[in-house]
Amino acid sequence: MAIAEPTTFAHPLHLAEYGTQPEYGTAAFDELLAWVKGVAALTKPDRIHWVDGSEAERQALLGSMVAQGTLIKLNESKRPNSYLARSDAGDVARLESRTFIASEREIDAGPTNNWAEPREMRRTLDGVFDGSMRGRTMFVMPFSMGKIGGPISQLGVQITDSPYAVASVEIMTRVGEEVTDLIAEGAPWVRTVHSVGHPLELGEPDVAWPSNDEKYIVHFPETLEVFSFGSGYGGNAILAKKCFALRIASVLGRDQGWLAEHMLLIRVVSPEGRAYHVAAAFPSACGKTNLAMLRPSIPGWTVETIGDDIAWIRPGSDGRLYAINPEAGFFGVAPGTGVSTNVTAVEALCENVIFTNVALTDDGDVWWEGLTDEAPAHLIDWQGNHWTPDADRPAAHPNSRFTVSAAQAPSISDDWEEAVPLDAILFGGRRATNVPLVVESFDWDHGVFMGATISSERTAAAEGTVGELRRDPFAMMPFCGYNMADYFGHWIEMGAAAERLPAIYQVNWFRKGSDGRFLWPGFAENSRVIEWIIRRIDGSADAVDTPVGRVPAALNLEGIDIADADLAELFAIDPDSWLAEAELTEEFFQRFDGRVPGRLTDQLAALRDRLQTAKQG
Ligand code: OXD
Ligand code: MN
Repeated sequence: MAIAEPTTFAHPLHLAEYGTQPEYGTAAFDELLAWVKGVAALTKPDRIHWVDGSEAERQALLGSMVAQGTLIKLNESKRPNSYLARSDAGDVARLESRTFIASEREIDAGPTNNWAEPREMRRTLDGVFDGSMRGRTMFVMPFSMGKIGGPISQLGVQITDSPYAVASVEIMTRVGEEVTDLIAEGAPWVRTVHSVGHPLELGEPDVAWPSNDEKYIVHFPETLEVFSFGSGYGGNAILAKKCFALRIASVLGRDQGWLAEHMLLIRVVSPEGRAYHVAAAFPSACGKTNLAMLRPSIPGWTVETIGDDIAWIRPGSDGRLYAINPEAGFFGVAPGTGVSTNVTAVEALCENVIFTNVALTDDGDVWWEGLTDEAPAHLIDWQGNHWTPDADRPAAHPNSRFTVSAAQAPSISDDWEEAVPLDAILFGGRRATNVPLVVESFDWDHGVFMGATISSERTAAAEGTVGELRRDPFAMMPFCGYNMADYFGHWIEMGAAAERLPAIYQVNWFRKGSDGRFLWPGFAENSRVIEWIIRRIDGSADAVDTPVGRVPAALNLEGIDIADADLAELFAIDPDSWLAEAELTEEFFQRFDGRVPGRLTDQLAALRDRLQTAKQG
């Protein structure tokens, strides 16, 4: 930001309530210090606190939020060291309409992002951030995405006036002095600034969830900066996640030859004990955490969790693509996470959790739709009101969340912080019609075409009408920090650069019959699809060519009851509907004014040819 170098501070600054400002005396550290002072001069907090990541500091912070009413401490014997936050009703999800890419050139943001002219946006931000932290503590939080000092890791610093954001980022990343040590030694880092935008005048009481009706989530890809104003929620406040690890990191990946992807990461171990690594991109709230913690229903197979939301992928010296989960925690959607659907996640949530916008039980524990089949007789809902099962509204907000450390998942791999070689990449969406349960791509370009043309029904993870079909290429529509057509081109190039590429699949757990019923049981049974994919990779399963890709010659259905008619419908390909989709794909590609790589428009033409042939045949 064009924050003027401060000469004097407009407001008295007291360093450190719990910690102290570190001293290094290196030029790199002085640069960090100058940035911190610059932000402080603009936002005018009462205090600055450098977060050291210690347990004592964390407990003091959590205690202060309980005293303030931001957090409710849950029953210590039922849910040790866990808390419930209730947000403001107007601050419950990511805000795509208020998310901006302020690249120098509009074309570099592309038609799927909101572009903002950078100088004008800096002026706007200077205005809204001016005095925005008055009466509050400004926290300075150095963090690492990926293990500290790891070869694929990246560093960042988040400045925030939200203690809730501090407590959340501490779970989602690696925070602490070791990161500052690396920055002071000269390691590159990304600047992120967050304010809830709710300054306090002298003597004015604070509210439980401070926020501002005016909101901005702004990325400057050329200078690697993020500014978020007005919201305390999730991806708007945990800037390491969507803002840095996807939007800014995708730009770093474009420029440095790697990929920052909205993908979970798992290790699948076959009955023979062989390990395979699978990354899967699904739009928000489409069951990524469930697949990341899959407990296979078929004997002999196990799945270990490496990550549930983001993967950074780089070519290794052996020509394979290697991936890490850059995060350290899960910020998962609570509703639908239950004993019958994801018992591993339920077990991971037994302690040390921050819940947001779920319901409170009478004995001081939490509940949300889907946690158990039957709702408790009485709850306090996410807005603090009495709730009984006959209420005509959900007890937990549909985008209510848990924040928990990844290491706490019983399914976490022993070496989950290390890079793993990728064997398969899955692209998925929530599609009631048309898209088969699983389709294998013919080759890399066809797989990239599959990723580029995914659409999915909208969920509650962002604002908008739930259920509406929208394009979500690579599940990156809200998260790609640059022109999406160039991003497609980058994927094509990554394929050309690697020697042994992962196989690419499209999956759809959500297809419905004409009677509106889900045709596939999903959850643990998705292991049958994973089994077929792994058997394709090791060469022992057969496939049948269709116009849209290869489908299983047979799927292991032992032990489940799927009617033949349902199975046929699950894999049905209607050339007319697909030709109509191809029409929409062409319209989508046209939005990019000729920038979509020729190799993808060739794929579209080839798909149409295959569909026409199938129609005539
Ligand atoms: C998330 C999202 O929070 O995708 O992971 O919205
Ligand atoms: Mn996500």
